[in-house]
Amino acid sequence: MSDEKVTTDIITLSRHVLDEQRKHKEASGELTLLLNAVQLGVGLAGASNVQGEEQKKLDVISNEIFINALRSSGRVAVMVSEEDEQAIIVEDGLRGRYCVVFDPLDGSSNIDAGVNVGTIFGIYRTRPGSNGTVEDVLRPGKEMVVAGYCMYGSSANMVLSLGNGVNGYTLDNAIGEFILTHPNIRIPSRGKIYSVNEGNAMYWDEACTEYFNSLKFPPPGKNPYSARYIGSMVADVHRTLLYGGIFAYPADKKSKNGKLRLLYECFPMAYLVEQAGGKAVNGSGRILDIVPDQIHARAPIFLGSNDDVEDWEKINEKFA
Ligand code: AHM
Ligand code: MG
Repeated sequence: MSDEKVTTDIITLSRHVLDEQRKHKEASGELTLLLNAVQLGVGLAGASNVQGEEQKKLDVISNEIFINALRSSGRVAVMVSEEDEQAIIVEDGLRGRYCVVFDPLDGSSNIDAGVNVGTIFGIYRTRPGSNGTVEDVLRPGKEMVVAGYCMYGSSANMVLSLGNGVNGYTLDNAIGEFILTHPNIRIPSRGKIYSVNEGNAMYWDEACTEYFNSLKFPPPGKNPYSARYIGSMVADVHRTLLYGGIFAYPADKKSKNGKLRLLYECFPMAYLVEQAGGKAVNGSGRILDIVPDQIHARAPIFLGSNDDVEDWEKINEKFA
């Protein structure tokens, strides 16, 4: 007999979520059912990426797949998608008690170049007594009960938090299940990488300019940071979670509120980064405390390793 270890107790995403719920809260199984619909949605959306003959329509196709999977789960009351101007209120009969906000195919401008793209999502429970209205999602990100993304690359990777740490799962195509492959992801407290669209540097304010210069021209004895910018938020945040460092989409003279959307880009990513031990701010405070004034509201964002984000805050305060 060889010493090689064979894993005979494989932990799927559904099993893991049920186990976690049993440990920490009441496990009604409802959230598990909803997350099964999310898994189906991202699985199908990922597959349509690969087939992708009509690439321009891919975000539209992914959106429809995701909406159909969520609606038919019977667990969703309200959906907000980057692709749809209005919130979608699920009809009576199929309406559940969760609200899902999502960007069905983030980074889609990168698809033609074969760069990783992904689906980003966050889940709220409807407020007590509410039947499901848009007010149920105009709430701070810290009230989300689940946040996650699925990145479509050489494999499909789901990264998920139920408010109790962060776990990573990889889609096993042979069995069509997400398998726990990255338990308890923790972001290093300091990194060596910065990630920002430096092509916007001429529009930056003084704080941004000084901060990024401080990474490139450190005091004697310290090494400069490496630059990495994919331009696909899921891929840039995924790297930041695993390797540490800072990812930013600042406000600038051209984009006064930055570019990224609060509900389905900034909130889920800030939630994951905090749950992994990092930090996510907008320049004047914590991202997850912001109350969105509309479903497609934007916010500047700086997220990543705790110490790196604190360095940014210190420099930003000097100019405040
Ligand atoms: P999208 O939702 O239209 O795909 O835009 C969001 C994407 C993010 O994935 C990424 O972080 C950002 O846009 C990159 O923007 P830029 O090209 O301005 O650097
Ligand atoms: Mg997007």
